[in-house]
Amino acid sequence: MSLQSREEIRQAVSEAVQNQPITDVHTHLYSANFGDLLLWDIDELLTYHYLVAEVMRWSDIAPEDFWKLTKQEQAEHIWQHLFLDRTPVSEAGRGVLNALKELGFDPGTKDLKSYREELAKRSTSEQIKDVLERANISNVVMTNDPFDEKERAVWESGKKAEAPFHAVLRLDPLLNDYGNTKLKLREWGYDLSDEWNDQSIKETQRFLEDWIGKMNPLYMAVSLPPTFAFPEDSDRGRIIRDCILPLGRKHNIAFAMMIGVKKQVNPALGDAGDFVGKADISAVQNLLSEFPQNKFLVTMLSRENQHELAVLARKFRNLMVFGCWWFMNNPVITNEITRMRMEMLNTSFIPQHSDARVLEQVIYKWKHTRLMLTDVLTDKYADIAETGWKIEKEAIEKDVKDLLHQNFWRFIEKDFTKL
Ligand code: RAT
Ligand code: ZN
Repeated sequence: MSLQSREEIRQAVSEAVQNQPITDVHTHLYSANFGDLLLWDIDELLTYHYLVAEVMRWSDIAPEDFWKLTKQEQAEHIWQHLFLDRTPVSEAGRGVLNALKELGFDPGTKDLKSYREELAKRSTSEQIKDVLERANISNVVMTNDPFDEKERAVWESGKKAEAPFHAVLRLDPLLNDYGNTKLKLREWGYDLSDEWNDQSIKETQRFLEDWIGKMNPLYMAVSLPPTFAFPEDSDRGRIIRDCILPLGRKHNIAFAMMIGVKKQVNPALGDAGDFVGKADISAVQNLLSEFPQNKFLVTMLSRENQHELAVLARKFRNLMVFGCWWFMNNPVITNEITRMRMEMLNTSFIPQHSDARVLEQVIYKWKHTRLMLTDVLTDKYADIAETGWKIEKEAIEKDVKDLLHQNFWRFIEKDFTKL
């Protein structure tokens, strides 16, 4: 039976979007066996670096003194300045309230102590199960850094990602700081030459293959500055060309590039100190055209890059556009970007990832995304229905499944070397 009125369409879209389990393609969460690498609870929610950046605009505390406070004191400071002294209208502020609400708390009591006490009664595994159920998430993709000593130790002990978590091999130090990373790799027994030559290529590949073996990653990933260029006569350019891309083809592993972050423009703010810059998208264009057998997942941080990224995806099927990353993840922008992508790419993109650093954030990030997606899809189906085209409930469900789950899996499993 087809749906005719806008209200009928909206109802069906809303149900499909709510009921579709999500594959969250980029988070900073971990399965329970990674111990305290997984952050969760109200104090972690309140000290999210998005909120640290916001509180620094109001409070008089020096950043170095803020960092000296305990986690609880930092959370109380943020609660006082952003939630009690004024109204938390920012996206990250609203997010904390929605997370609390969906967890069964009443944000209206403004009683931080009671939220804390209640959450302290739960175990990590219970909380993971509860949160993923409430957010209706079926798969969580992690960010796994072999250069982080704490995380490295977990992998070296033989632990694996536990379902529904999946690993991703994140390579920022290798690609963005090869000078220092080379020394570390040597310490770990990889015999890299001073020059970039066959020996260095072989040993860097050996390092990557060792970690591909340990992690079984869904993709390899890096975050890149707005100055990222390719091809480029640089360590990064050579490692991508000689190691990442050949291994990507050999093992059928996509390469995810998150482009446009200017790291540490204000180092005193820690993770909150990064900025954004417009990148030159011809780097991506060159990779896509020179390496049609490699797969690229790409998200960009600058609003100014979003249109050309969508156009580029029309030219190259080995590009999968994903997410509204970090400073893009605000309703006004996600709504605009998702509409634009749909108008140019139909449903062949991944509209969002949560980028959650704290477990409970998936609740609000996906709640907000589901609301946005319902608005956008309702408008698009209603426009088509006006022509007399029949909008079926099953077709809506299929589109929503592609957007929130299937497009990712289809893309990473596809083997472009055989096409
Ligand atoms: O969104 C964030 O939390 C950033 O700090 C980064 O983690 C970014 O998403 C990244 O993966 O580099
Ligand atoms: Zn991230």
